[in-house]
Amino acid sequence: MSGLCPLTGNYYKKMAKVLSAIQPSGDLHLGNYLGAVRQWVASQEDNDSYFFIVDLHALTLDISPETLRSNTIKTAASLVASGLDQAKCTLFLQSHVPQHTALTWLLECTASYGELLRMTQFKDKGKGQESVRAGLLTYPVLMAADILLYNIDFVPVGDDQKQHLELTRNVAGRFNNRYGDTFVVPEAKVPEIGARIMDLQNPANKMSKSTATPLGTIGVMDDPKDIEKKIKKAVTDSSMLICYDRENHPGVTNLLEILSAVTGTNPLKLTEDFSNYGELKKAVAEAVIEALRPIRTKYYEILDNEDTLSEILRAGSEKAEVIAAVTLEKARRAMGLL
Ligand code: ATP
Ligand code: LTN
Repeated sequence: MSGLCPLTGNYYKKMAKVLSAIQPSGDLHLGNYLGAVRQWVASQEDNDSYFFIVDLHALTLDISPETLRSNTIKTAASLVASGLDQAKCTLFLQSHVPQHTALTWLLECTASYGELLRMTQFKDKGKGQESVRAGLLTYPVLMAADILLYNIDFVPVGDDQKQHLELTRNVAGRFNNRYGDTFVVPEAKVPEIGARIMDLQNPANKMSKSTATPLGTIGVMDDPKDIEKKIKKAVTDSSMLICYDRENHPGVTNLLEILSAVTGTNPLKLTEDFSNYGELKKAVAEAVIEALRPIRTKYYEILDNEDTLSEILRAGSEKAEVIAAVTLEKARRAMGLL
């Protein structure tokens, strides 16, 4: 975001606006951290950044009120422990800023039923359910509202969110064409390494909060002994080869990808450093435990001080609402609402 100012001819650098969010659907796992949260922490240093917990999105699946409450607090504590700092970014809860739901309705009236039906997350999460909540279908429109309210340039997410970002771009573009320039069309930022960390027991599936398997998901707050055990038991394959090949050797590739994401070493180079799976697993376990150790320590300190956490979220939603209100009003007027 830089160039020559047309008025003064001087070089300028504009802060990019960055936003992302996470569902309070369970405990923060290694995939969330490497695929998303770590990028957020880095981005708050030199961007105008907004991060929040999408508690309204969590209602699209059946979740008990107690679980939602406790997951929301734990997720907020995990984000602060991971390094999000209210002095550097705006951190808040989605449900505390009422403009998110208000804009959702306006956008629902510009999105089509067909494009929502095509979303793979809707198909996956709706599969096998006795009754699918209408909110699960309109989930991506709420997500579009989340982003478009804040005039965002970049959205750092894991690989699984690319399709939702594409829908957001389409909805924004269509709205701008029909009602006049209203929204900034955002871009997804997906990391090259760590964008899709797989379940350690079933490397065909992504590591996930809501379908967490006890041995396949590494929680960011897991005890180091549990992390070691899970990595030791990770599924590899019978070839005994150490190669970086997602399709044919998904388990080993996942371990290399985790090690690469944590250490910053190229995964192909890592294939030369180990001669058996035992050595590789030991290195992965050590690297992961050390990377997560300070986060875990800070997490328990924060949880002990819930009032401070509530105050961070309250102050964040106040800041967010000022911006969200302006965009909502612009969209309302553009559509002809009095
Ligand atoms: P759920 O299972 O409830 O959908 P989730 O584990 O997929 O939860 P989200 O809250 O949906 O997590 O996602 C938060 C962020 O973490 C998103 O940017 C998402 O792309 C990223 N993410 C989620 N799972 C992974 C994964 N396995 N690898 C890399 N990034 C991931
Ligand atoms: N759908 C996302 C969560 C999410 C989000 C957003 C991410 C809701 N609103 C806005 C980025 C920007 C997920 O499941 N990870």
